[in-house]
Amino acid sequence: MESAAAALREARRVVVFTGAGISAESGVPTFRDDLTGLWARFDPAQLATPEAFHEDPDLVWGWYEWRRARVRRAEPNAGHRATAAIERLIPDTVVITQNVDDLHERAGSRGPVHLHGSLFAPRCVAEPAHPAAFPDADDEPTDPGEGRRIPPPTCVHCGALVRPGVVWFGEALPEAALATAVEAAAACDVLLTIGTSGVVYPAAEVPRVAARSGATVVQVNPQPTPLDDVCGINLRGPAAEVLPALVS
Ligand code: BV8
Repeated sequence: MESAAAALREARRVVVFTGAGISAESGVPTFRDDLTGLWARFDPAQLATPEAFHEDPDLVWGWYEWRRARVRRAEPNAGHRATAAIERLIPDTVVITQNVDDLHERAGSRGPVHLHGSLFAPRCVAEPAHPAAFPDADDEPTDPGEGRRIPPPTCVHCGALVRPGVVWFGEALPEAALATAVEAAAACDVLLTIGTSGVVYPAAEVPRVAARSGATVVQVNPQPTPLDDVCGINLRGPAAEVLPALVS
């Protein structure tokens, strides 16, 4: 822990790279632990695809609304708050997240880079540029509760279906976000990789770029991951405990 804290104290440029694990202690289960109860028999990797939405838009929209409702009920945890504290302590800090929740923003992070989009940016299937793509673009998700299927809204501009504003498997990541992430990783002194299994590409390249560029890469995860060999320092523990200790 001390070597990680020391590296952070000396760092001028920091990247905080997060995955679903940083939101686990806010009660938002990670992507693969996600499907409990109602959704237990579904595979997220199958549901998070354009094919699934094409085949059964009501089911996929219902899943995202259920997730959106759950995120709205959650609160940022000490891991999210410690991330925002690092940004305040080291101004040249870039937060890059694979998560689609808004907990970094609600913890005070200035503008995290969302590599996989957001639950809070639904968009028109036909024309991503259509703003506020559906009539009541308010934030209140309709929690399907015991139900599963919710018909997605239609775009006010062209009548096409509205889809979740996330990056599905098989879809390209937003170019600008990925470029910003790789650039920040290549230039940083320290990269903290927090709560990610590092198996989803091309996002999983980010900590690897930092390691190849000679940065000190610190992993915070209670479990071993494929990133273990890439990280010079492995802190085995939950983000909400380890991260605050790093910045105290
Ligand atoms: C693409 C949004 C091409 C949706 C998500 C090589 C190169 C390029 C692509 C590929 C490649 N190999 C394979 C691919 C294809 C694929 C891929 O990576 N597949 C994997 C499964 C092998 N990649 C893609 O399809 C990507 N697109 O490549 O397109 C292309 C190019 C040009 C033109 C057209 C097409 C798109 C990938 C994005 C998919 N969308 N999310 C949604 O959320 O519904 S990814 C999804 O999985 C989440 O965003 C999440 O971040 C990610 C990983 O899921 P989890 O495992 O749950 O989360 P995480 O990995 O973060 O693991 C949780 C960790 O937390 C665990 O390690 C656990 O131990 C830890 N933890 C638990 N509690 C705590 C904790 N840690 C700390 N504290 C705790 N308390």
